[in-house]
Amino acid sequence: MSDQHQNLAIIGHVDHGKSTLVGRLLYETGSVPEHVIEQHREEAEEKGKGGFEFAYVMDNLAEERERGVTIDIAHQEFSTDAYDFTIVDCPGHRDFVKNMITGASQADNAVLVVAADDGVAPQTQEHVFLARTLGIDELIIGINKMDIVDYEESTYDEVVEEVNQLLKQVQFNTEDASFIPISAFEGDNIAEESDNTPWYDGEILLEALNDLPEPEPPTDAPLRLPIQDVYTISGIGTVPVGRIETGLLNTGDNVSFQPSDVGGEVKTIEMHHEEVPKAEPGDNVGFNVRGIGKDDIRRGDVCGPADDPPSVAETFQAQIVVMQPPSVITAGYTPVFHAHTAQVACTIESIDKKMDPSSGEVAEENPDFIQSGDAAVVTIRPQKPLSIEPSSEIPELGSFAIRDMGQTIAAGKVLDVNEK
Ligand SMILES: Nc1nc2c(ncn2[C@@H]2O[C@H](COP(=O)(O)OP(=O)(O)OP(=O)(O)O)[C@@H](O)[C@H]2O)c(=O)[nH]1
Ligand SMILES: [Mg+2]
Repeated sequence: MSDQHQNLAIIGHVDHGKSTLVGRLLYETGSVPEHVIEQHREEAEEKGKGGFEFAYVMDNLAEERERGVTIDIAHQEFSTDAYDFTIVDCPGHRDFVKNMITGASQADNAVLVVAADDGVAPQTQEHVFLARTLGIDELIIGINKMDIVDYEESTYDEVVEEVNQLLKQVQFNTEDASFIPISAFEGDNIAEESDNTPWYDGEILLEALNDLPEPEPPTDAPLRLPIQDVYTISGIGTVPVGRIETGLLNTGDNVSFQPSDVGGEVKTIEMHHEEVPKAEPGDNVGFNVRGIGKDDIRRGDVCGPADDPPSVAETFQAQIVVMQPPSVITAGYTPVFHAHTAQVACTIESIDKKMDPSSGEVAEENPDFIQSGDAAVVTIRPQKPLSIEPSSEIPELGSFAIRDMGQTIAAGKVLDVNEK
C-alpha cells in the first residue's frame, strides 16, 4: 500500500474493452482471485456472453450482465508501488454518458481505451472532449484488442494517428498523452511486457500508471459532497451516499443539503462497510444525519457545513466549449445541464462573449449565436434549483456538461454564481 491516492477514470467507446481492462488490472494486481474470474467465466457462458468474465468484475448489475454493457459507474481499488488507485469504470454506451460525466468529474487522470479493430468512434470523441473540459490532466491511451488485429504494428500506428488528430481537435496537450498497445483479454502489456509486440519498447500499462504525476492536492475548500443516491437501511435509517469532493466530514458535524435546504447533525459515517469517525476528499461514503428522512433529500443535492452551505444559483455565468449541437445555439435555448450528480434543465439566457479558443481573447461581444467549435461566455438560468460553485473557488463543483437529444453538445466551467 502507498499513501498517495489517485482517482482514475476508464473511458472510451462502448465495447472497446474498458471493463475487461479493469477486471484484468484487478486480477493482475491480486485484487481479484483467479477462482472469482473462473466463476464469472461460467456465469458469462451460461448467459451466452462468453468473453465477459473480466468485465463481470465491474459489471455487477443483473441488467449489465445480461446485456454485456456497463450502465452505471463502478468503483474498485487496487495499488501499485506509487499509488492507491480508485478506478472509476465508465459506461461507453451513448445512453449512459450522463454517468460517464459523473465518473470523469471525479477523476484526476484517465485511461482511454480504443479498440484497434474499430479506431476512434463517436463516444471516443465525446469522452475525450469531456475529459479535457472536466479537467483530466493526463491520458494513457490503451490501443486494445491488439490480438484481433494480429498485433500488427501498422494497425497500431494508424489508430495512434487517429487519436492524435482527435486530441489536437479538442486541444488536449499531446505531451500529456501516452500510447500503449494492449490486449485486455489476453493480458498483453498490462502487467508484463508482451512477446507479441516486439516492435513496441515503451512502458507497459502498470508502469505507466505507476509513473502518473501526483494529483494536485485537494483545495482547502469547505466540505462539498454531491449526493449520488439515497438509501433506507434497516437499523440505521436514511443513508445518502456520495463521494467527498472537498473538505472533511466528521461525526457530530452540523451539515446542510442544498438545494433541498434541510440539515442536521451527522450521526454515523460508513466507508467500505465499516463505520469511521471521519472521511476526506476522494472517499466514497454513506452517512446518516439526524432528522433527515428519505424524501427530504435527493440525488443532485450537495452536502456542506451548515455554516458554509453549498451555493444555490439563481443564475450563473460560465465559459463553455461547444461540441456538436443539433443546430446553432441562441439565447433562450434550454438543454439539460449535468453538474456533479445533478441534472437540471437550464436556459441560456444570454450569450455574452465569443472567445478565440486558441488565444482565449474575446472575438465578439454579444454574438447572436454560437456553434460547433466555439468557446463562449454565457449567462445561465437553472429552471429548478441547482447547487453549483465558481470553478475558481471550488473547481471540483464548478464544471458541467450540456446535453440535448441524447448527445453532449457542450461542456464548461462556472465563472460566477449569482445566489438566490
Ligand atoms: N479479443 C479481445 N476481446 C476483448 C478485449 N477486451 C475486451 N474484449 C471483448 O469486448 C467485449 C466488450 O468488453 P467490455 O469490457 O464489456 O467493454 P466496455 O468498454 O466495458 O463496454 P461498455 O462498458 O458497455 O462501454 C467483450 O466481449 C470482451 O470480451 C481484447 O483485448 N481482445
Ligand atoms: Mg464496461
